[in-house]
Amino acid sequence: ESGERRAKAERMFGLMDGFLKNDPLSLQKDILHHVEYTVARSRFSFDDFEAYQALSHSVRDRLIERWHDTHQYFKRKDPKRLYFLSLEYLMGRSLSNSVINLGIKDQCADALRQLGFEFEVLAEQEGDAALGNGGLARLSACQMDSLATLDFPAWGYGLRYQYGLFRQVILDGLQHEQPDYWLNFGNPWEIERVHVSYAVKFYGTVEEETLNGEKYKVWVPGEMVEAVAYDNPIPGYGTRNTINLRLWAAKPSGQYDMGKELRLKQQYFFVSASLQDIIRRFKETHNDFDNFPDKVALQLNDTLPSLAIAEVMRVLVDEERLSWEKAWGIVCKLFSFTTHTAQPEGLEKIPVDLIGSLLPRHLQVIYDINFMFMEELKRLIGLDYSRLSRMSIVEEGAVKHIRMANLSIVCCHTVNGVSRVHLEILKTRVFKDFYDLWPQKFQYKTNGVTQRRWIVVSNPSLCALISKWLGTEAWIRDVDLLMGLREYATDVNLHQEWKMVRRVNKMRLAEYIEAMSGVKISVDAMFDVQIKRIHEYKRQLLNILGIIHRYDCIKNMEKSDRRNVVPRVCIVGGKAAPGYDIAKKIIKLCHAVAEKINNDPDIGDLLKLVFIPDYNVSVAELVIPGSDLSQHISTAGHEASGTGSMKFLMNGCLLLATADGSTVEIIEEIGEDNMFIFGAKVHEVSALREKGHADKVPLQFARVVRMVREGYFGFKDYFQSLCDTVEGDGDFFLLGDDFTSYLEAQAAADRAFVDQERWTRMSILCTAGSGRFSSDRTMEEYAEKTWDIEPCKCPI
Ligand code: GLS
Repeated sequence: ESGERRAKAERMFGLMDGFLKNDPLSLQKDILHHVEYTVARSRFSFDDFEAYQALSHSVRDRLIERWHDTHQYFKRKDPKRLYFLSLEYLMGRSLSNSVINLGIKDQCADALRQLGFEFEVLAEQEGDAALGNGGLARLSACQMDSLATLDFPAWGYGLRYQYGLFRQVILDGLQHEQPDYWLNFGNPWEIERVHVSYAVKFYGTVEEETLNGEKYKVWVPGEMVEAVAYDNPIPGYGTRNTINLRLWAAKPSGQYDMGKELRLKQQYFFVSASLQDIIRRFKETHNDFDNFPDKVALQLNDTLPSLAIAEVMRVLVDEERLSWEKAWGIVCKLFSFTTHTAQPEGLEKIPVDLIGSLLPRHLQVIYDINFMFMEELKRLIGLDYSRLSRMSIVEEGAVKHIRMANLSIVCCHTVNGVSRVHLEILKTRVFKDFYDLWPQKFQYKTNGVTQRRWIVVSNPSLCALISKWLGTEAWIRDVDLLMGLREYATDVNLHQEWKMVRRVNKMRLAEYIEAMSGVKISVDAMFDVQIKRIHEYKRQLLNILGIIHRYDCIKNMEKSDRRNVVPRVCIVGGKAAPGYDIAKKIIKLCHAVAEKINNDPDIGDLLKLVFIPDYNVSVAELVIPGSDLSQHISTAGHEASGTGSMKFLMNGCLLLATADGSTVEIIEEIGEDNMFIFGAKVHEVSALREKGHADKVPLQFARVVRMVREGYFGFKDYFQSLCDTVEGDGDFFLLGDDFTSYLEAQAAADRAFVDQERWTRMSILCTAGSGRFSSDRTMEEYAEKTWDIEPCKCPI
């Protein structure tokens, strides 16, 4: 029947792209239609926000057409599918990204102009979808864009949290967290699927049942929650393929708010609903589970979704009645795991009692997996008890825990790191015992970001300039073409145009900063930016102490020497985790120092410091294109990858960085001459820590810390504990050790900036060399080496 319907539709619509046309007139009609019938405003009178809503619905209609066609096509072809399981996605805004990927931005802008609206103004009406914390969450969003663009048969699964990541409000320099009611103004980018819902069980007991002489475990739950699907179409660029990001909400959402529930409960809610959905889809076309791993790849984005392993075992054994051995064979081929942390302390552990009460059957399954693993391990390595206990999935102690990373490594066919250095750290430190046992399981795929979002959407003038000089827009899909810019790195005409584009972006950023903080900044100054989560290992404190040093130097300089100072605007932004006291003190210090410097008439335009509140994806889209220099200065060995650096690189912003995470690979691509690299290397860090610090702190460092301690910036008592973290043996992140080379790198950046021709050449070379850091490359590597999936391109 559906084949007949399809043939009929094809006869009626012939070679048309879809029902909806994309010329400005058709778009205009659709927008007015949505003003009247969806937004329910008069088509003769509607404001910017209503126009944004109507436009979004018109775009969404077009997404839905492609999304339907893509899924019909996938169904027909039945390729092996990738299911990407992630608890976090930082999607940001969707409008600009969608119209660019659909190829209808100009037509939309035309349509709106005739109605008296401007596309850019409407795009600003959209809120920022922030369903996650930081780099890991934005990475998932970038990867979805690449999976769609590269035509991979992929599905994303996640949670539709009622509240996004908290809004950061700064009062008297202190961070306050306010709830982000991101759904209050509606969300045109999602489709509620009331009929796609599953019951998720919690608590209760496990009982035994006998059927045909065989004993089975039956989980009798104590509570059930209904999960309902919200679908978010993800359009590829330059393709009809539009994949799905399915987010689960608890129903009825009023009574049961996943946002406030226990993390473990959220994790299982997500895992159970997603797997019921995946298994239902598989069973539509398959009668048994023999070829489940040939048709399905399950990717665990860090350990948060790793309960999925126990859930698949439970379903296959208890519900599908497969033998344990058969189910285990399937599970081992199904899952792959990517870890995003470089620190053993960062690995997730869940108290056994908690799992036992919330998910009693899963705890049994995990214990059984561990028992078998331990038996095998004893056969392989003998009775090395300390190693056995380190590798066990169960951590003994006063409070027993389940080590989710160990569970993932034991059960996944592949364990991925997120940069080459990260894999080294996994092999030699974090997962050494496992690497020695199963070296073949360990791989790395260096992270990447999508050039669609980070150049095309956020920096349209640079995008146009690149296309003009390369003579093609093909780099938007085939990003290695950016290398072609190297040929023009010294071309005076390109320099002129490049500088112009950068200047306009800086002006835009300066306006934003003035509107937001009242601080007037000069676009002739070097914009020096550090935006990312606030964390001790990311060393925002090193940056601020460096700024204090710069301030102190200017203050103590002869007036005549000030002429040689390169003017700087230092921009810092980022959120501190609500319970992270030291990170909050760093934010306060940044404000206290800014207050002093920005109001010092002696300093004028030579130095300014601004903190950008409520950093999120949309703010990043504004700040990154307007930055000259950006800082990625984590203590070596601590940043698993880092992805902010890649966004700056694409936008021709120079990097001041330590050789940590992906920066090591960026150095190989761009060349150390075109960057400002400083600080201890990964292999040097542990020796530095062992040596201790007390006797070798540089004087300059001691001096700036003393200024803070002695109350030069006020709040003397409040900052003592912050200073303790970087003095004496407290200096775990080696700020004192790296301070001198940090200042040297900063001085090198000043010298380079004075020579604008050199700076511009370096800037062009950054963009030209950024292609390797596209998430397109990352996804292709995963598809080939980890997931074993092929593109499945929906025909036009
Ligand atoms: C993180 C790492 O800290 C980052 O270095 C990495 O770039 C990112 C994506 O792989 O993952 N891990 C984490 O828990 N949050 C991150 O941002």
